Amino acid sequence: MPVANSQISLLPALSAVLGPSGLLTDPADIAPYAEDWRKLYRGRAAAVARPADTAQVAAVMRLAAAAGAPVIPQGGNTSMVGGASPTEAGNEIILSLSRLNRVREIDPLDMTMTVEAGVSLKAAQNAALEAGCMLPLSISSEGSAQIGGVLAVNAGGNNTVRYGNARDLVLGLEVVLADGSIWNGLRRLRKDNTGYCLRQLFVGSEGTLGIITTAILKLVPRPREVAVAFCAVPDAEAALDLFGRFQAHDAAAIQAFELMSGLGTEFVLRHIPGAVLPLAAPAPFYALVELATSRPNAGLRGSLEAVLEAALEAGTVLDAAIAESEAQRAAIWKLREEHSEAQKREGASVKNDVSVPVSKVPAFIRRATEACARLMPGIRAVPFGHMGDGNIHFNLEQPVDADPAWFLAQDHAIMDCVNEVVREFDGSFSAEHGIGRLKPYMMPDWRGGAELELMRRIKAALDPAGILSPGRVLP
Ligand code: 2HG
Ligand code: ZN
Repeated sequence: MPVANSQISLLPALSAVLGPSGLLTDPADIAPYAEDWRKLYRGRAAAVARPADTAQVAAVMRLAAAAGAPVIPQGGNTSMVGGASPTEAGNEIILSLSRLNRVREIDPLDMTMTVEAGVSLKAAQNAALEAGCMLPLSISSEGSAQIGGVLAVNAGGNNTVRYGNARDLVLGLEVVLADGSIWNGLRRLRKDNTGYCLRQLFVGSEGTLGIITTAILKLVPRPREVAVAFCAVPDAEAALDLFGRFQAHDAAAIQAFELMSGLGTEFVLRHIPGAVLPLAAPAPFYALVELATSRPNAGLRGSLEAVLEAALEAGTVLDAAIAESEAQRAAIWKLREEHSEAQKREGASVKNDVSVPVSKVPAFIRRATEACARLMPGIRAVPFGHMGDGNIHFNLEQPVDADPAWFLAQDHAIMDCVNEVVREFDGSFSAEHGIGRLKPYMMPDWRGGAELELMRRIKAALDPAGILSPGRVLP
């Protein structure tokens, strides 16, 4: 299908605004931006605009608005739901924020950082650490994911149990709107009740309401002590029991509490070079607990040992390894963070990024595993994720000998099967990855009526021509 004429006629004007390095039009240059990291969404685009600053983002949007050209903002391209990938139609312009890549300011007294949209989450974390602070958002894709995208999808990740989601860390935003105007809400105030809280409208809107160009984020003190343990447990119920023990001991010290299935961990050990199980024998499930504090001489290591000893005695924990060094801590986290990559290498998988009340996680896993086994004999459940906040990635790997394309074609049946169980537990069908292009069809069922109507009215008010990420989020 040829690229729409209006987009082709837009290219000289875009090129004039962005300069030679700011616009990609060669299909070979566009290709990496037009495909998601799982290679499930392979689209086409008229061009990739790579503005260097907010003024250029605004100029692109003014031109796009005048031409009625759809625009897809893109950060690190790590979406799990196709949110940043163009469609097959070839009429969309990808707007990459990668060149807005400066950490503008860190204020260790205000405990804030001002950071542009294209800075990777990892680079932002490192900059905060260098200034003696911590940006407490941590996700598996943090090396590639960029601040703008992380905020646009309201990413959660490993530390939500303690610090909340991306939305809880945002004090101010600068946003380019669909008509090319700029809203400068770059305030760093802890208290500011001056009308509607506009920044929270854009956080989690997945690029459908505006383009986040800069943010002011909250920081926390850099931890003085961190203690990490990798624990073998007989089942998810035991992992929940262990979480309860850590909460009772010192809830404020818990920085992450993650769950992994035996099978998912086996995939990591099989496919990821350098991954090693730090225990004598494999187990049905594992819990990763990280404690952290900025208090001096808090004795976290002692806390960890005390809780684990009692849990070992009670049979809640079968075995445990405590990290003795930064390298061991990283090796333990590698087992958790490589789960997605290992699942990709094992074969085709269908992802269910769901949440249920924390207390219901084990029952949910049991029921969903049974339901999927009934739906498709041989399907392999790989539940893992952020047990401390109730967000489980209930992923399903294809049966061993199945054809990957056949398996992926069943994705709606599989997701619907899991979601039926999620509903029984009053959960959510999308906890932290968003809706993107994968899940808009679920919205009427889950958020229909007044809620979806309200969302549609907000979309129409901010983007009346519907040029920002059309077809994403809202059906
Ligand atoms: C994680 O927690 C990410 O590692 C990815 O959210 C989850 O691959 C997934 O389903
Ligand atoms: Zn996750």
